Parts: sequence; C-alpha cells; structure tokens
Amino acid sequence: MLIKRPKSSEIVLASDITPQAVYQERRAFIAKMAAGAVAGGAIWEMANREAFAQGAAAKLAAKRNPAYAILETATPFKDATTYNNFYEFGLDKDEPAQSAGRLKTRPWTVQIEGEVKKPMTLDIDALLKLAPLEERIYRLRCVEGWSMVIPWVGYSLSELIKKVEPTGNAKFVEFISLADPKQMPGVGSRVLNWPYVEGLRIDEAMHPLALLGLGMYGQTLPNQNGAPVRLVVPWKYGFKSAKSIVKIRFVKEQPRTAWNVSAPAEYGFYSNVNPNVDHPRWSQATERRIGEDGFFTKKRKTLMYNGYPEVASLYAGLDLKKNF
Ligand SMILES: Nc1nc2c(c(=O)[nH]1)N[C@H]1C(S)=C(S)[C@@H](COP(=O)(O)O)O[C@H]1N2
Ligand SMILES: [Mo]
Repeated sequence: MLIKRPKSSEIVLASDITPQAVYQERRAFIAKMAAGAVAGGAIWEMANREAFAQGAAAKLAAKRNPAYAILETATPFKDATTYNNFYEFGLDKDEPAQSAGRLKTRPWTVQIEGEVKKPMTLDIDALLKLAPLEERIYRLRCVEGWSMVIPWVGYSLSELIKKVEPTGNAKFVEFISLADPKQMPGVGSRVLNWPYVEGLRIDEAMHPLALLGLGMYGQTLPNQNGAPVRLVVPWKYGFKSAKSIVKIRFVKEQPRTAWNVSAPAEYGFYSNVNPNVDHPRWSQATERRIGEDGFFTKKRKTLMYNGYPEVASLYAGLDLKKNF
C-alpha cells in the first residue's frame, strides 16, 4: 500500500472549519497523494480497503456525514472486532470476540425513564428508525493507552433525548448495560459491580458529537462491540461508551458509574481524554494505534479531548486535574 498516512498534525476535524476550508484541506491532502486525480472520498475508501474487508453481517446503509469524519486511516475491521474491552464477556481482549456470539440481540428493548415528560420503551427497530443513520469516523481512545479509528453508524444521542422531553430536574443521564449471567460469562466475576453503568451530564449528552451507535463499518454492531446499541462519546476515554444498553435514566444527581465505584482514584466521572493528567499508574501523553503496531512504530501523541476541541466550552471553569 503506497498511500501515505496523514501525520497527526494533519488531522482535520471537519466540524472545526468552514466548508471552504474543508475543501482546501482536502485538496491539499489529495495533492500529497501520488494519485492526484482521484476524488477525496475515493482516496479514503482506497486507503481503507483493508478496513472494509469484513465478514458477512446485516448491512446498515448510512450516509457519511463529512462534518464528523476524521481523515485518518480506519482501523482494520478485524482488529476492531477482536481487540475489545467488554468485561461482561471476560477480561482478556480476545474473549469478547470468542464468547459474545451467544448474546441474543433481538428482540431488544431500551427503557427510557426518570426525569422525562415522555418515558418510553423503544425496541431496536424503533431505534433504527428514530433519526436518519449517519456514518461518522471517530477515534475511540481507551484509558489503557491505545486507540482506534472506527466508521460508526448511528445518530446524535440528542435526537433520542429530544423525543423523551427531559424535565428541568434532569441534570445527568445514566446508561445501563445488560447484565445477564446466562448470556454473559464475565458477569460472574467481581471486578465490577454489575450492571455496567456510565453517565454524562445532560449538556454533554446533548452535544451533537455524542453518538448513539447502532452499527460500524456499514453493518450492525458485532456483539463484541456492544450490539445492538451502545454509546460512543469520542472525546472521552472508551469506558464512557457503554455497550449493549438496556436502560437510559434521567436523574438529578451525578450517577455512580461502574469504574468510578470500583476504583475512584483512577477513574473519575468526567473521564475526558487529557494528555496532561496521568492515570495514577501510567502516563496518558501518548497512545498506540491498534492495527499499526510494529517494533519500530512510533506511538502517537494523545490530543486534548482526543482531538475534539469543540467540546472544551462544556468544561469552562472546571478544574480538569481535580475533575478527571
Ligand atoms: N457494558 C460495557 N461497556 C463497555 C465496556 C465494558 O466492559 N462493558 N468497556 C468499555 C471500554 S474500557 C472500552 S475501551 C470500550 C471498548 O469498545 P470497543 O471494544 O468497541 O473498542 O467499551 C467500553 N464500554
Ligand atoms: Mo477502555
């Protein structure tokens, strides 16, 4: 493959810039390629052919939203689906791919309750139809120091939130994953309190970048990636992105999240990707991109908010060293 990968300094987050600037940046990007005659979108497809060499699964058509597409090489499908954190299916990275096959993802309902005017229970087909599906290319960075670039399919979580009409008391949103020991062998372990719970402040949850994920790589979510519905919060460490969600609850108080309960000194509520705040046991300044590991592969510098600076205003006045 002769196509050059963009350096991190060349990463373009289209939502940061005007359409004109997007166009110029894309032209500059294309000019760097030997095959200068090919259109920008096609170059991305070419560079990502390997990523799309995937097994058979239910197709999920979605239009790419260029405002939410980072121009980085996507992680190969095989890596994104065999190197997973999903503790309900085991602690090792390869275990979810081996044991999540038995998870029954249909029928599936998500119960939405708490401080809302219109509580509702939606099944997966209703969720698939709730808003137009978009493809968004987001980074997911794990607190362990690795990252992936994944073409997700879904829509802004705010679409769902608007439907249920939160009351003035809804200050936080809690996301609760399935915890079924019959289907999930890891739920027997005591590393976490089950069910897995995550949470966002309501304004974070309403930010258009926060994605309700229903698919990836043009198909429905593989079970090990959180089928049939998960959260993807691209500016936060991966553990905020709860998988296989069965309940969404609007609450007054900050939720007690699973990782925060198990290790409060290591995993705060906010969990913003922040290269300046070390994890107590290791640095967060750099990351390893899954799929490009080799003996001589240099680590990448981790970017503030994982490279999504438009969320910074959500945290104005908050001490990010205390509120990690
Ligand atoms: N229910 C549940 N959700 C979860 C986890 C988990 O163990 N259980 N792990 C989290 C962590 S630590 C990460 S890094 C991401 C990994 O998502 P991926 O396997 O799709 O890359 O899922 C997050 N969501
Ligand atoms: Mo993670």
